Amino acid sequence: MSSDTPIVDLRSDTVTRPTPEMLQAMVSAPVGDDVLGDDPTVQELEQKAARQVGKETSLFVPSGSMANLVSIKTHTQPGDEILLDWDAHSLCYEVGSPAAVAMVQTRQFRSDLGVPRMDELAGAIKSSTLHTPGTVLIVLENTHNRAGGTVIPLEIHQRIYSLAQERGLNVHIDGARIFNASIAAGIPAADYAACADTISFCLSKGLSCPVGSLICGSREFIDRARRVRKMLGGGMRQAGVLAACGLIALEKMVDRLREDHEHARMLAESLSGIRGFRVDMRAVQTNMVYFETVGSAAALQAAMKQRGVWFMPVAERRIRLVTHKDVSREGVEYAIKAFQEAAVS
Ligand code: TLP
Repeated sequence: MSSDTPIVDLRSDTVTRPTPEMLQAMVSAPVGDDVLGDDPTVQELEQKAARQVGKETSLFVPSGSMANLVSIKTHTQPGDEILLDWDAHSLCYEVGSPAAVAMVQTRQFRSDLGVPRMDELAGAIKSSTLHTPGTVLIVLENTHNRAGGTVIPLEIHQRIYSLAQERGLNVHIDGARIFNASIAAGIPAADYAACADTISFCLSKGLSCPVGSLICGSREFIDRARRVRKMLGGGMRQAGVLAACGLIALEKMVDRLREDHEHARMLAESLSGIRGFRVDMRAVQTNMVYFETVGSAAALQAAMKQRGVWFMPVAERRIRLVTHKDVSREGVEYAIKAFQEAAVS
């Protein structure tokens, strides 16, 4: 078999292809120049996204990384301090953009399975003095990628938001996969969003769009964020072609995330029965499965690639698998069999 064509691609939910309906919608989308403010499809998407999470308005940006950066930069001034989890995507995978571009100092707090430790978080807040930078923003990630795709309970969001309001801080949720959290917990995304000043989410992951994220917040915030997006080169012209996919995603792709969660659980349960693999089932809450291997993760990756199953190691002996629309139940069964074979060979 050619190792260039995966049968089952578990590298990320970012690999999802647009649906035929999305491709059709791209062809017929009414477009304008969104930087000049007259692309009707982008405007429709921005309104729909905002409604879906109960915010006043939203801003369409090219990626989840830009959504976080634009949000952080809009919430802060250079030299301010922001609080994030040690394993936050913004800290681990965004090439240092909070420091390099927003010019903020970051301070970390620890989490358990992606759920922030309240005492650490509260203890990290500082006011601005002659000596100390003031803390102005807390960034939370739900679902939490590096913790396993875990869900932060609503009650924790509520406690953190009350604390933030008491101390005069803003809260941004990196909700790249907030709809996964919403489906898993049976809680509307708007309830999480109500515990934050801004929330961003991605269309290009489980929701299967080719490109795009939205930052949702107040009109006043989004007006300022629009200028920051332009500054970073993120203004897009006939972006309605992309927004058209987003409209379909919000209508039709949210509920099906449930299937991805079932598939992840199936994978996790089977892998935990294979000798030499260790899965922390407590962390398997949405569409990700992280597991430890006794042997080298890279060697297993190569052996599985031969069998047409792709994934990415995240450390020498740690692997992440992500389920999504383009992995069917048969695909999951195939991958399980391939893991069982690779583990004994
Ligand atoms: N995550 C990617 C990789 O960068 C790790 C993935 O494959 O999971 N927030 C969170 C929580 C994310 O997981 C990601 C992407 C982003 C932001 C950034 O989104 P993009 O890739 O659109 O910049």
